[in-house]
Amino acid sequence: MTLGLRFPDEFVWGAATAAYQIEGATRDDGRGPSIWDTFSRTPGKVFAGHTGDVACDHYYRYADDVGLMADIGLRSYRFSISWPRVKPDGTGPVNPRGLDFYDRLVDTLHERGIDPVVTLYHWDLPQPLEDRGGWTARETASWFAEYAAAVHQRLGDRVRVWTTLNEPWCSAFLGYASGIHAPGRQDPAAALKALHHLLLAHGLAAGELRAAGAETLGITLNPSAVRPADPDSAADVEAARVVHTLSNRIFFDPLLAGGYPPEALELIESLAGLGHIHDHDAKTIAAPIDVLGVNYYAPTYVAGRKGSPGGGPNNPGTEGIEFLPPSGPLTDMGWQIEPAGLLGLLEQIHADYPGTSIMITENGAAFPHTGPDHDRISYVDGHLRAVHEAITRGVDVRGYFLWSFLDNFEWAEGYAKRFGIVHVDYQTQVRTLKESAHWYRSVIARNGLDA
Ligand code: GBH
Repeated sequence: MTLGLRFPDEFVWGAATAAYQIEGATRDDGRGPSIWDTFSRTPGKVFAGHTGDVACDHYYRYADDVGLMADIGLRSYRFSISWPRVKPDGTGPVNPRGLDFYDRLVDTLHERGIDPVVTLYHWDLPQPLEDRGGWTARETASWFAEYAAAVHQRLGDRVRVWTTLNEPWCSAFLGYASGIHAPGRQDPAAALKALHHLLLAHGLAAGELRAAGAETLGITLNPSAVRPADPDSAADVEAARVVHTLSNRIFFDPLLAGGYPPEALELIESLAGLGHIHDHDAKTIAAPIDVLGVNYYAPTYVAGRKGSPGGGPNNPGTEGIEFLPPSGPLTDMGWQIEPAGLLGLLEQIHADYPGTSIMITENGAAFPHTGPDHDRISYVDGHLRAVHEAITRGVDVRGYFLWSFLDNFEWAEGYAKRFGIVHVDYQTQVRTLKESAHWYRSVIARNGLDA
Protein backbone atom coordinates (compact mmCIF):
# COMPACT_ATOMS: atom_id res chain seq x y z
CA MET A 1 0.00 0.00 0.00
CA THR A 2 1.30 3.42 -0.90
CA LEU A 3 0.92 6.48 1.29
CA GLY A 4 -0.18 8.74 -1.54
CA LEU A 5 0.06 12.49 -1.31
CA ARG A 6 0.23 13.77 2.23
CA PHE A 7 -0.19 17.44 3.11
CA PRO A 8 1.72 19.22 5.90
CA ASP A 9 0.47 18.40 9.40
CA GLU A 10 -0.79 21.94 10.02
CA PHE A 11 -2.56 22.18 6.63
CA VAL A 12 -6.03 23.71 7.06
CA TRP A 13 -8.94 21.92 5.38
CA GLY A 14 -12.03 24.02 4.96
CA ALA A 15 -14.95 25.14 2.86
CA ALA A 16 -16.29 28.59 2.07
CA THR A 17 -19.52 30.53 1.59
CA ALA A 18 -20.62 34.17 1.49
CA ALA A 19 -23.41 35.95 3.35
CA TYR A 20 -25.65 37.08 0.50
CA GLN A 21 -25.28 33.72 -1.26
CA ILE A 22 -26.62 31.61 1.63
CA GLU A 23 -28.19 33.55 4.49
CA GLY A 24 -31.56 34.74 3.20
CA ALA A 25 -33.48 36.67 5.90
CA THR A 26 -32.64 39.86 4.06
CA ARG A 27 -35.23 41.94 5.92
CA ASP A 28 -34.96 40.38 9.33
CA ASP A 29 -33.55 41.63 12.62
CA GLY A 30 -32.83 45.09 11.31
CA ARG A 31 -30.74 44.24 8.24
CA GLY A 32 -30.65 47.06 5.71
CA PRO A 33 -30.69 46.68 1.93
CA SER A 34 -27.51 45.91 0.00
CA ILE A 35 -26.59 46.59 -3.60
CA TRP A 36 -27.35 42.94 -4.37
CA ASP A 37 -30.93 43.29 -3.10
CA THR A 38 -31.34 46.19 -5.51
CA PHE A 39 -29.48 44.59 -8.40
CA SER A 40 -31.25 41.24 -8.17
CA ARG A 41 -34.57 43.11 -8.41
CA THR A 42 -33.48 44.93 -11.54
CA PRO A 43 -35.05 43.15 -14.51
CA GLY A 44 -32.60 41.24 -16.68
CA LYS A 45 -29.64 41.32 -14.29
CA VAL A 46 -29.92 37.92 -12.59
CA PHE A 47 -30.98 34.62 -14.15
CA ALA A 48 -34.75 34.20 -13.97
CA GLY A 49 -35.09 37.12 -11.54
CA HIS A 50 -33.63 35.10 -8.66
CA THR A 51 -32.74 36.98 -5.47
CA GLY A 52 -31.02 36.20 -2.19
CA ASP A 53 -34.21 36.82 -0.19
CA VAL A 54 -34.38 33.22 1.04
CA ALA A 55 -31.27 31.62 -0.47
CA CYS A 56 -30.34 28.62 1.74
CA ASP A 57 -32.15 30.06 4.75
CA HIS A 58 -28.84 29.65 6.54
CA TYR A 59 -29.68 32.54 8.88
CA TYR A 60 -32.17 30.19 10.54
CA ARG A 61 -30.54 26.86 9.75
CA TYR A 62 -26.97 27.71 10.68
CA ALA A 63 -26.86 25.28 13.60
CA ASP A 64 -27.82 22.31 11.42
CA ASP A 65 -25.42 23.53 8.74
CA VAL A 66 -22.56 23.63 11.23
CA GLY A 67 -23.56 20.08 12.15
CA LEU A 68 -23.10 19.04 8.51
CA MET A 69 -19.72 20.76 8.43
CA ALA A 70 -18.72 18.70 11.46
CA ASP A 71 -19.99 15.52 9.72
CA ILE A 72 -17.76 16.30 6.77
CA GLY A 73 -14.87 16.90 9.14
CA LEU A 74 -14.16 20.50 8.14
CA ARG A 75 -11.44 21.98 10.33
CA SER A 76 -12.19 25.52 9.26
CA TYR A 77 -15.09 27.46 7.76
CA ARG A 78 -14.74 30.65 5.75
CA PHE A 79 -17.85 32.81 5.73
CA SER A 80 -18.55 36.47 5.21
CA ILE A 81 -20.20 39.04 7.43
CA SER A 82 -23.04 41.06 5.97
CA TRP A 83 -22.16 44.74 6.33
CA PRO A 84 -25.87 45.77 6.01
CA ARG A 85 -26.76 43.44 8.92
CA VAL A 86 -24.14 45.01 11.15
CA LYS A 87 -24.65 48.62 9.99
CA PRO A 88 -27.94 48.94 8.08
CA ASP A 89 -26.99 52.40 6.80
CA GLY A 90 -23.40 51.41 6.14
CA THR A 91 -22.20 53.95 8.64
CA GLY A 92 -23.49 55.08 11.99
CA PRO A 93 -24.64 52.90 14.86
CA VAL A 94 -24.23 49.14 15.00
CA ASN A 95 -27.31 46.94 14.80
CA PRO A 96 -26.66 44.54 17.69
CA ARG A 97 -29.12 41.91 16.38
CA GLY A 98 -27.07 41.67 13.21
CA LEU A 99 -23.91 40.96 15.16
CA ASP A 100 -25.81 38.51 17.40
CA PHE A 101 -26.19 36.17 14.45
CA TYR A 102 -22.44 35.96 13.84
CA ASP A 103 -21.89 35.63 17.56
CA ARG A 104 -24.11 32.54 17.62
CA LEU A 105 -22.50 31.18 14.46
CA VAL A 106 -18.97 31.57 15.83
CA ASP A 107 -19.90 29.93 19.14
CA THR A 108 -21.55 27.03 17.33
CA LEU A 109 -18.48 26.55 15.14
CA HIS A 110 -16.26 26.43 18.22
CA GLU A 111 -18.56 23.91 19.89
CA ARG A 112 -17.94 21.63 16.90
CA GLY A 113 -14.20 22.31 16.83
CA ILE A 114 -14.34 24.31 13.58
CA ASP A 115 -12.11 27.35 13.25
CA PRO A 116 -13.93 30.43 11.86
CA VAL A 117 -12.28 32.44 9.06
CA VAL A 118 -14.05 35.75 8.58
CA THR A 119 -14.34 37.72 5.34
CA LEU A 120 -15.54 41.23 6.09
CA TYR A 121 -16.75 42.10 2.60
CA HIS A 122 -18.08 39.68 0.01
CA TRP A 123 -19.84 42.14 -2.29
CA ASP A 124 -22.94 43.16 -0.31
CA LEU A 125 -22.33 46.90 0.04
CA PRO A 126 -25.08 48.67 2.01
CA GLN A 127 -27.31 50.36 -0.57
CA PRO A 128 -27.27 53.72 1.30
CA LEU A 129 -23.51 53.84 0.68
CA GLU A 130 -23.93 53.13 -3.03
CA ASP A 131 -26.37 56.03 -3.05
CA ARG A 132 -23.48 58.17 -1.80
CA GLY A 133 -21.16 56.99 -4.58
CA GLY A 134 -20.33 53.45 -3.48
CA TRP A 135 -16.73 52.38 -4.01
CA THR A 136 -16.10 55.37 -6.25
CA ALA A 137 -16.33 57.53 -3.12
CA ARG A 138 -13.25 57.77 -0.91
CA GLU A 139 -15.37 57.90 2.28
CA THR A 140 -16.53 54.34 1.67
CA ALA A 141 -13.03 53.17 2.58
CA SER A 142 -13.22 54.87 5.98
CA TRP A 143 -16.71 53.55 6.62
CA PHE A 144 -15.48 50.06 5.84
CA ALA A 145 -12.69 50.43 8.39
CA GLU A 146 -15.20 51.57 11.04
CA TYR A 147 -17.43 48.62 10.27
CA ALA A 148 -14.45 46.24 10.41
CA ALA A 149 -13.47 47.56 13.83
CA ALA A 150 -17.04 47.12 15.10
CA VAL A 151 -17.13 43.49 13.96
CA HIS A 152 -13.74 42.79 15.50
CA GLN A 153 -14.83 44.33 18.77
CA ARG A 154 -17.63 41.77 19.02
CA LEU A 155 -15.93 38.67 17.58
CA GLY A 156 -12.23 39.33 18.02
CA ASP A 157 -11.98 37.22 21.16
CA ARG A 158 -13.08 34.12 19.20
CA VAL A 159 -11.98 34.68 15.59
CA ARG A 160 -8.27 34.33 14.80
CA VAL A 161 -8.22 34.72 11.02
CA TRP A 162 -9.55 37.91 9.41
CA THR A 163 -9.66 38.80 5.75
CA THR A 164 -10.85 42.17 4.59
CA LEU A 165 -12.18 41.94 1.02
CA ASN A 166 -13.14 39.11 -1.26
CA GLU A 167 -11.95 39.60 -4.85
CA PRO A 168 -11.81 43.39 -5.17
CA TRP A 169 -11.19 42.84 -8.92
CA CYS A 170 -14.79 41.66 -9.18
CA SER A 171 -16.14 44.52 -7.07
CA ALA A 172 -14.33 47.08 -9.23
CA PHE A 173 -14.58 45.66 -12.75
CA LEU A 174 -17.69 43.48 -12.70
CA GLY A 175 -19.47 46.05 -10.51
CA TYR A 176 -18.45 49.33 -12.16
CA ALA A 177 -17.02 48.50 -15.64
CA SER A 178 -18.98 45.68 -17.30
CA GLY A 179 -21.84 45.98 -14.82
CA ILE A 180 -22.58 42.26 -14.75
CA HIS A 181 -22.49 42.45 -10.94
CA ALA A 182 -24.01 44.98 -8.54
CA PRO A 183 -24.21 47.93 -8.64
CA GLY A 184 -24.23 47.39 -12.40
CA ARG A 185 -22.46 50.55 -13.47
CA GLN A 186 -20.62 50.69 -16.80
CA ASP A 187 -17.94 53.32 -16.47
CA PRO A 188 -14.21 52.45 -16.70
CA ALA A 189 -13.16 55.56 -14.77
CA ALA A 190 -15.51 54.59 -11.93
CA ALA A 191 -14.03 51.07 -11.92
CA LEU A 192 -10.48 52.33 -11.49
CA LYS A 193 -11.49 54.72 -8.73
CA ALA A 194 -13.38 51.89 -7.05
CA LEU A 195 -10.29 49.69 -7.32
CA HIS A 196 -8.21 52.27 -5.46
CA HIS A 197 -10.80 52.84 -2.76
CA LEU A 198 -11.17 49.10 -2.25
CA LEU A 199 -7.41 48.82 -1.73
CA LEU A 200 -7.55 51.79 0.62
CA ALA A 201 -10.45 50.20 2.50
CA HIS A 202 -8.36 47.07 2.94
CA GLY A 203 -5.39 49.08 4.22
CA LEU A 204 -7.43 51.16 6.67
CA ALA A 205 -9.27 48.10 7.98
CA ALA A 206 -5.99 46.18 8.28
CA GLY A 207 -4.70 49.03 10.44
CA GLU A 208 -7.77 48.87 12.70
CA LEU A 209 -7.69 45.10 13.00
CA ARG A 210 -3.97 44.99 13.72
CA ALA A 211 -4.31 47.68 16.38
CA ALA A 212 -7.13 45.67 17.95
CA GLY A 213 -4.89 42.60 18.12
CA ALA A 214 -6.09 40.46 15.21
CA GLU A 215 -3.84 37.41 15.03
CA THR A 216 -3.86 36.60 11.31
CA LEU A 217 -4.78 39.25 8.75
CA GLY A 218 -5.21 39.09 5.02
CA ILE A 219 -7.14 39.83 1.85
CA THR A 220 -8.50 37.50 -0.81
CA LEU A 221 -7.76 38.15 -4.49
CA ASN A 222 -8.79 36.35 -7.65
CA PRO A 223 -5.61 36.62 -9.68
CA SER A 224 -5.93 35.47 -13.28
CA ALA A 225 -3.67 32.62 -14.26
CA VAL A 226 -2.69 34.37 -17.46
CA ARG A 227 -1.03 32.13 -20.02
CA PRO A 228 0.20 32.84 -23.55
CA ALA A 229 -1.75 30.97 -26.25
CA ASP A 230 1.57 29.97 -27.78
CA PRO A 231 4.46 30.05 -25.32
CA ASP A 232 6.89 30.25 -28.26
CA SER A 233 5.29 33.39 -29.64
CA ALA A 234 6.92 36.58 -28.36
CA ALA A 235 3.69 38.51 -29.07
CA ASP A 236 1.63 36.10 -26.96
CA VAL A 237 4.13 36.12 -24.12
CA GLU A 238 4.07 39.93 -24.16
CA ALA A 239 0.25 39.89 -24.18
CA ALA A 240 0.27 37.65 -21.09
CA ARG A 241 2.71 40.01 -19.38
CA VAL A 242 0.46 43.01 -20.06
CA VAL A 243 -2.69 41.29 -18.79
CA HIS A 244 -0.83 40.03 -15.73
CA THR A 245 0.25 43.61 -15.02
CA LEU A 246 -3.15 45.23 -15.55
CA SER A 247 -5.32 42.67 -13.79
CA ASN A 248 -3.01 41.06 -11.21
CA ARG A 249 -0.07 43.33 -10.42
CA ILE A 250 -2.47 46.28 -10.19
CA PHE A 251 -3.52 44.57 -6.91
CA PHE A 252 -0.41 42.64 -5.86
CA ASP A 253 2.05 45.50 -6.15
CA PRO A 254 0.19 48.09 -4.04
CA LEU A 255 -0.51 45.42 -1.41
CA LEU A 256 2.83 43.64 -1.36
CA ALA A 257 5.39 45.85 -3.08
CA GLY A 258 4.47 49.39 -2.07
CA GLY A 259 2.74 50.84 -5.13
CA TYR A 260 1.08 50.41 -8.50
CA PRO A 261 3.31 49.24 -11.38
CA PRO A 262 4.08 52.17 -13.75
CA GLU A 263 2.07 50.63 -16.62
CA ALA A 264 -0.98 50.26 -14.38
CA LEU A 265 -0.58 53.83 -13.16
CA GLU A 266 -0.52 55.03 -16.79
CA LEU A 267 -3.77 53.22 -17.45
CA ILE A 268 -5.37 54.66 -14.32
CA GLU A 269 -4.22 58.16 -15.25
CA SER A 270 -5.51 57.90 -18.81
CA LEU A 271 -8.96 56.70 -17.76
CA ALA A 272 -9.59 58.24 -14.35
CA GLY A 273 -6.84 60.76 -13.70
CA LEU A 274 -4.76 60.49 -10.53
CA GLY A 275 -6.66 62.98 -8.39
CA HIS A 276 -8.24 60.23 -6.29
CA ILE A 277 -4.84 58.80 -5.29
CA HIS A 278 -3.41 60.63 -2.27
CA ASP A 279 0.21 60.75 -1.15
CA HIS A 280 -0.10 58.52 1.89
CA ASP A 281 -2.37 55.92 0.34
CA ALA A 282 0.49 53.75 -0.86
CA LYS A 283 1.72 53.31 2.70
CA THR A 284 -1.77 52.62 4.05
CA ILE A 285 -2.49 50.01 1.37
CA ALA A 286 0.83 48.25 1.94
CA ALA A 287 0.01 47.50 5.60
CA PRO A 288 1.71 44.18 6.33
CA ILE A 289 -0.51 41.13 5.95
CA ASP A 290 0.02 37.63 7.31
CA VAL A 291 -1.70 35.67 4.62
CA LEU A 292 -2.79 36.19 1.03
CA GLY A 293 -6.04 34.52 0.06
CA VAL A 294 -6.06 33.19 -3.49
CA ASN A 295 -9.25 32.18 -5.28
CA TYR A 296 -8.71 30.15 -8.44
CA TYR A 297 -11.15 28.59 -10.86
CA ALA A 298 -9.85 28.70 -14.45
CA PRO A 299 -6.95 29.90 -16.60
CA THR A 300 -7.01 32.88 -19.00
CA TYR A 301 -5.31 32.37 -22.39
CA VAL A 302 -4.28 35.43 -24.35
CA ALA A 303 -2.60 36.15 -27.68
CA GLY A 304 -1.04 39.28 -29.14
CA ARG A 305 -3.13 40.22 -32.20
CA LYS A 306 -2.91 43.63 -33.81
CA GLY A 307 -6.39 45.08 -34.25
CA SER A 308 -8.00 42.85 -31.63
CA PRO A 309 -10.47 44.86 -29.52
CA GLY A 310 -9.05 43.36 -26.30
CA GLY A 311 -10.73 41.71 -23.35
CA GLY A 312 -13.77 43.97 -23.12
CA PRO A 313 -14.87 46.33 -20.33
CA ASN A 314 -13.41 44.17 -17.55
CA ASN A 315 -9.96 44.48 -19.08
CA PRO A 316 -9.26 48.11 -19.97
CA GLY A 317 -5.90 48.69 -21.64
CA THR A 318 -5.85 45.34 -23.46
CA GLU A 319 -6.54 46.51 -27.00
CA GLY A 320 -4.46 44.38 -29.38
CA ILE A 321 -4.79 41.37 -27.10
CA GLU A 322 -7.16 38.54 -27.86
CA PHE A 323 -8.73 36.63 -24.95
CA LEU A 324 -9.20 33.08 -26.18
CA PRO A 325 -12.48 31.28 -25.56
CA PRO A 326 -12.25 28.43 -23.02
CA SER A 327 -11.41 25.07 -24.55
CA GLY A 328 -11.09 21.44 -23.49
CA PRO A 329 -13.08 20.16 -20.53
CA LEU A 330 -15.37 22.81 -19.06
CA THR A 331 -17.46 23.14 -15.90
CA ASP A 332 -21.14 24.02 -15.93
CA MET A 333 -20.07 27.70 -15.82
CA GLY A 334 -18.25 27.13 -19.11
CA TRP A 335 -14.91 27.57 -17.32
CA GLN A 336 -11.86 25.68 -18.54
CA ILE A 337 -10.60 22.98 -16.17
CA GLU A 338 -6.84 23.31 -15.80
CA PRO A 339 -5.13 22.61 -12.47
CA ALA A 340 -1.77 23.57 -14.01
CA GLY A 341 -3.08 27.15 -14.06
CA LEU A 342 -3.23 27.11 -10.27
CA LEU A 343 0.25 25.63 -9.94
CA GLY A 344 1.70 28.27 -12.29
CA LEU A 345 -0.05 31.07 -10.42
CA LEU A 346 1.19 29.89 -7.02
CA GLU A 347 4.75 29.57 -8.28
CA GLN A 348 4.58 33.04 -9.82
CA ILE A 349 3.34 34.65 -6.58
CA HIS A 350 6.06 32.81 -4.67
CA ALA A 351 8.75 34.00 -7.08
CA ASP A 352 7.59 37.62 -7.38
CA TYR A 353 6.56 38.24 -3.76
CA PRO A 354 8.87 36.00 -1.75
CA GLY A 355 7.85 35.16 1.78
CA THR A 356 4.11 35.41 1.07
CA SER A 357 2.00 32.87 2.92
CA ILE A 358 -0.98 31.76 0.88
CA MET A 359 -4.35 30.23 1.62
CA ILE A 360 -6.48 28.92 -1.21
CA THR A 361 -9.64 30.67 -0.03
CA GLU A 362 -11.77 29.35 -2.92
CA ASN A 363 -11.53 26.59 -5.47
CA GLY A 364 -14.29 24.36 -6.78
CA ALA A 365 -16.65 23.83 -9.67
CA ALA A 366 -20.27 24.04 -10.70
CA PHE A 367 -21.76 20.86 -12.09
CA PRO A 368 -25.42 20.00 -12.53
CA HIS A 369 -27.05 17.83 -9.93
CA THR A 370 -27.77 14.82 -12.04
CA GLY A 371 -26.12 11.47 -11.65
CA PRO A 372 -22.90 10.88 -9.80
CA ASP A 373 -20.71 13.68 -8.56
CA HIS A 374 -17.52 12.47 -10.21
CA ASP A 375 -16.81 15.65 -12.15
CA ARG A 376 -16.63 17.75 -9.01
CA ILE A 377 -14.48 15.16 -7.25
CA SER A 378 -12.09 15.00 -10.15
CA TYR A 379 -11.92 18.81 -10.37
CA VAL A 380 -11.03 19.15 -6.69
CA ASP A 381 -8.68 16.16 -6.77
CA GLY A 382 -6.77 17.66 -9.69
CA HIS A 383 -6.46 21.06 -8.05
CA LEU A 384 -5.39 19.58 -4.71
CA ARG A 385 -2.61 17.76 -6.57
CA ALA A 386 -1.55 21.13 -8.00
CA VAL A 387 -1.54 22.63 -4.49
CA HIS A 388 0.51 19.71 -3.20
CA GLU A 389 3.00 20.11 -6.03
CA ALA A 390 3.29 23.83 -5.28
CA ILE A 391 4.06 23.04 -1.63
CA THR A 392 6.66 20.50 -2.76
CA ARG A 393 8.24 23.26 -4.88
CA GLY A 394 8.50 25.53 -1.87
CA VAL A 395 5.34 27.65 -2.05
CA ASP A 396 3.98 28.35 1.44
CA VAL A 397 0.34 27.24 1.06
CA ARG A 398 -1.32 26.96 4.45
CA GLY A 399 -4.78 25.72 3.60
CA TYR A 400 -7.54 24.99 1.13
CA PHE A 401 -11.17 26.14 1.26
CA LEU A 402 -13.46 24.36 -1.13
CA TRP A 403 -16.07 26.54 -2.83
CA SER A 404 -18.63 25.80 -1.77
CA PHE A 405 -20.00 24.13 1.32
CA LEU A 406 -23.59 24.51 0.04
CA ASP A 407 -25.26 25.02 -3.31
CA ASN A 408 -26.13 28.72 -3.22
CA PHE A 409 -27.08 31.95 -4.99
CA GLU A 410 -24.48 32.15 -7.73
CA TRP A 411 -24.74 35.91 -8.32
CA ALA A 412 -25.79 36.73 -11.90
CA GLU A 413 -26.48 33.00 -12.45
CA GLY A 414 -28.98 32.82 -9.60
CA TYR A 415 -29.62 29.29 -8.30
CA ALA A 416 -28.99 27.72 -11.71
CA LYS A 417 -25.36 26.81 -10.98
CA ARG A 418 -24.49 24.44 -8.19
CA PHE A 419 -21.04 24.71 -6.58
CA GLY A 420 -21.91 22.91 -3.33
CA ILE A 421 -20.57 19.67 -1.93
CA VAL A 422 -23.90 19.69 -0.10
CA HIS A 423 -27.01 19.71 -2.27
CA VAL A 424 -29.81 22.12 -1.40
CA ASP A 425 -33.38 21.44 -2.45
CA TYR A 426 -34.63 25.01 -2.66
CA GLN A 427 -38.28 23.94 -2.37
CA THR A 428 -37.82 22.19 0.96
CA GLN A 429 -34.40 23.48 2.12
CA VAL A 430 -33.38 19.85 2.64
CA ARG A 431 -29.63 19.38 2.54
CA THR A 432 -28.02 16.21 1.17
CA LEU A 433 -24.34 15.43 1.18
CA LYS A 434 -23.10 14.87 -2.37
CA GLU A 435 -20.53 12.21 -3.20
CA SER A 436 -17.93 14.96 -3.22
CA ALA A 437 -18.69 15.72 0.44
CA HIS A 438 -18.07 12.09 1.40
CA TRP A 439 -14.92 12.07 -0.70
CA TYR A 440 -13.70 15.35 0.88
CA ARG A 441 -14.30 13.86 4.33
CA SER A 442 -11.90 11.04 3.49
CA VAL A 443 -9.32 13.48 2.08
CA ILE A 444 -9.44 15.48 5.32
CA ALA A 445 -9.35 12.36 7.47
CA ARG A 446 -6.17 11.09 5.85
CA ASN A 447 -4.73 14.57 5.25
CA GLY A 448 -4.19 13.87 1.59
CA LEU A 449 -4.95 11.89 -1.52
CA ASP A 450 -4.33 8.42 -2.83
CA ALA A 451 -1.25 8.19 -4.98
C1 GBH B 1 -15.97 33.69 -6.86
O1 GBH B 1 -15.93 34.55 -7.93
C2 GBH B 1 -16.77 34.33 -5.78
O2 GBH B 1 -15.94 34.76 -4.72
C3 GBH B 1 -17.88 33.48 -5.25
O3 GBH B 1 -18.76 34.25 -4.50
C4 GBH B 1 -18.55 32.77 -6.40
O4 GBH B 1 -19.71 32.08 -6.01
C5 GBH B 1 -17.56 31.82 -6.97
O5 GBH B 1 -16.37 32.46 -7.32
C6 GBH B 1 -18.06 31.05 -8.20
O6 GBH B 1 -18.32 31.92 -9.25
O7 GBH B 1 -15.55 36.61 -17.72
O8 GBH B 1 -14.74 38.79 -17.08
O9 GBH B 1 -16.07 37.49 -15.52
C7 GBH B 1 -15.25 34.12 -9.09
C8 GBH B 1 -15.21 35.27 -10.04
C9 GBH B 1 -15.41 34.42 -12.23
C10 GBH B 1 -13.95 36.23 -11.76
C11 GBH B 1 -14.78 34.26 -13.58
C12 GBH B 1 -13.34 36.08 -13.10
C13 GBH B 1 -13.77 35.42 -15.39
C14 GBH B 1 -13.59 36.75 -16.02
N1 GBH B 1 -14.50 34.99 -11.27
N2 GBH B 1 -14.32 35.54 -14.04
S1 GBH B 1 -15.08 37.45 -16.61
